[in-house]
Parts: sequence; structure tokens; C-alpha cells
Amino acid sequence: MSKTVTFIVQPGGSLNGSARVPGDKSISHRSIMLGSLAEGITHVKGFLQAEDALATLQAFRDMGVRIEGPKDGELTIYGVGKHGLTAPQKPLYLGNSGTSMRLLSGLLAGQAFDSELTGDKSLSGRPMKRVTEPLAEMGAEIETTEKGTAPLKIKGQAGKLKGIDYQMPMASAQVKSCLLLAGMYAKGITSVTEPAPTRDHTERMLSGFSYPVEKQGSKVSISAKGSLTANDIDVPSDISSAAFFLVGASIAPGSDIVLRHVGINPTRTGVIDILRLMGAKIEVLNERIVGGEPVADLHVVSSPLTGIDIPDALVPLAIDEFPVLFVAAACAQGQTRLSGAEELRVKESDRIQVMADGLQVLGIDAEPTADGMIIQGGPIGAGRVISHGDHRIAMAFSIAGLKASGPIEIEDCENVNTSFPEFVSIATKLGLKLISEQAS
Ligand code: SPQ
Repeated sequence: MSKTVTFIVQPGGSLNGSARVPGDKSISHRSIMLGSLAEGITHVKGFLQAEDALATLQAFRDMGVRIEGPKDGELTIYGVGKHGLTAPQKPLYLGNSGTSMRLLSGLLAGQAFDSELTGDKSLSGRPMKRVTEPLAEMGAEIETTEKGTAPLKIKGQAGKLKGIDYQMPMASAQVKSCLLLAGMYAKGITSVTEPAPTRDHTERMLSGFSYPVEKQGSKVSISAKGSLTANDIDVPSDISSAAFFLVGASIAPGSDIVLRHVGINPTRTGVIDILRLMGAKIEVLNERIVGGEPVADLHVVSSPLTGIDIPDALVPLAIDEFPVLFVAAACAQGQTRLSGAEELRVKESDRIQVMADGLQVLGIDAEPTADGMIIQGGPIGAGRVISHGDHRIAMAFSIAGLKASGPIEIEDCENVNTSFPEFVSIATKLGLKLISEQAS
């Protein structure tokens, strides 16, 4: 029987000290995928040992790739080359991980074998047509449920895919990456144009593995002409995990923290820009490039926040950080308004509705809109909120405890293990009064 986990956070306190949060989830997934398809041996350090990235790792083991580790974030991948994957014996189970499913659908569409991708309840409710439709234009054969959801039954079309020139209707790094991976197996050129910049880890890592990718403005192009050469990867800490403490230290008076070795790829730093617009004091120190990705130490001291209208251009650059940014908005003076973020409704949960519901329980005036939220800052009360199995919601409400008038209980927190298993230990070390209770 599966365990249910409840977080209980006692009110008040501040965050102090320094911490290194675990490896970037997006980069960890991609390190397994490209390391597996490379010729030669790839060593990875800083790999995120959490359920989502481990689901990707298991999928590649199931397709015949030898992978040693992970041990203390280190992995050795014995690449099988672009055409070396073998048919999995059973459906590939991808748990809660949208990135695994969407990127794999592109990669598997052009293989010489059939495959099936499955996931948990949340993943099985998330939209997959955004990948299966453009893949079908390329000649892929993928069956979904009537609703366009998983399981995905993929008929391998080796040698039959053709490149397309795709204008992506939404800003999605997963759709872009899916099509680039399919494009590695397609005749001609596959191009994807994005309506706004999204995380570019796939493009960067392909280049790091010496695979030709061309970028012209908002258009990225790839073809089947190329092979991947093994390349060691040093995964930076995940700015999406650091974000909880960027907000926590900003809202809790007396806080002063340093988060070490955080990835600050400009397609991911919207959270820093938004918090600074609200008045946060965040210093970016020791900027350096590690394995093709910019990395820095982030120094944050508490500072009063003011509500803002979040600029549209920053939305895709902070897309996973909105649950905790809503908490920052609840603690700010005045009104914060977010729009243009309808994508939040199709994440691990409907992050607009679920956050609005929880904030209202805590006494905050939070009005959900079709594509965002309007939040009036005010005192945070106590109460019991539900995370709906969404890791980022669970961690966001834990941070709200720093400013609450009484305890906050958060139900359904087991999925924090999908992206940040060390959350409770790092948060408590920094000063959050958080405990985790398990019941079967
Ligand atoms: O992998 P998953 O479940 O989709 O994870 C999330 C998250 O909050 O951890 C989204 F719910 O991150 C996505 C992100 O929102 C990871 C990602 C990637 O690695 O390419 C891209 C973003 O998704 P999208 O739909 O905007 O492409």
C-alpha cells in the first residue's frame, strides 16, 4: 500500500546559512537521454537522484543501455549510439514525469521497434496531443486515449520520419525538445519556432555532444546528419528547487542565505527577475560556466516585497516557480497580477486552481483567472491545504509557514520525492520548522 505524507510547518522563523540544492531535473533527464545515444562513455556528476530523473534512467536501462550508479549523484553511461537502443520488454513506466514522456515520445517515434509509455494518475491526465500531433505530421504513428492522454502506444517508424517546419502554438521546452529528438531520425530538416524563449538545455547539450543544431532567432533546426560523441556532464543545482529558498529568505525577516552552484541559464532565471521587481535582495556571485551551463552562488537577504504586474515575457522563464511566487505575492504589500500563464493549468496539478484554493484557506484574497491569478498581499493564517500530489505546491505551502500565524498542514506531499527528496532536511537545516509525517 502506498504511503501518504503530510508536511506540518510551525509558524515563524527565518532562513540562515548556506546550502546546495540537488541537481537540475531538466538537465538530469537530458544527460541520460543523450548519454545513452552517444558513442562512448559519459560520466555525469550532480545527477538528480529523484523519482522523475530515475524514471528516465530506468527507461533507458529497459532499452538495453548499461548505466552504473547513481551513487552520490555520479553516473556512468555506456552509450549505445544513435541506433543502438533495443526494444523494451514491457511498457516504459514514467511515473509523474511529463518531461520523460514528452521527450521520449519524440525519440521513440523513429526507432526500429514499438514501445508503450505509461505514467501515474497525474501524468495520465496531462495533454499529449501537443507532441503527438506534430509528430504525426512527421510520419509518426502514436496512439493515445480518446482524450489525447497516455498511455502512448508508439509504432517505431525507422527511416520513415520526415522533417517539418513547426510553429509551436505554446511556449514549451518539452514540445521543442521532443521534435528535436525526433528530428535526429527524420529525412530533411526539422525546425521548431517558439513563440517565446523556453529552456534550451536540449540544444546546449546536443552541441556539447557535438551534434549539429542550428539556432536562428526563435527557430531551432536539426537533421539526421550527425552523431553524438560522449561528453562528461556536471549538472548544476536546480534553480527551480532553489526558488523555494529564494522566496523563503526574502519573506522571512532576519534571513540571510547563500545557495551554492545554482544553474542560472537565462532561460530559467525569471524567478530572480520577478522577485527583484518585487523588491527582493538577491545577489548573483561567482558566475562561471560549468559544462556549457552558467552557474552561480545566490545570496539572499530578507526584504519587504511589493506586489507587481508580472511582465508577460518573464512567464515562460519562471514557469515552474509560480507556486512559490504566489506565496511571495501573498506576503507582498499590495496586489500582484499574473496573466498569460494558462500552461500552469496542465502541470502535475492545475497550479492556478490548487494554489488559489490553498491561499484562500490561509485567508489570502487570491482570485484565479483563466490564465493566471490576482493576489492581494495580506496576513497568512493557519490551516490545512491540499497539494494534490504536486511536489511544487507542497513545497510552496511549506515556505508560507515562515509568515503564517499558526501551523500549516499540507496533505499529499509524497511527490516531493519526484524532484527534491532532500527538501525537508535542507529546509530544516536553513531554519524552516517543518516535519514530515508518513501514514500507510
Ligand atoms: O516533467 P514535468 O512533470 O512536466 O515537470 C515540470 C515541473 O514543474 O517539474 C512541469 F510540471 O517541469 C517542466 C517545465 O514546466 C520541465 C520542462 C523540461 O525539462 O523540458 C519543461 C517545462 O514544461 P513545458 O510543458 O513548459 O515544456
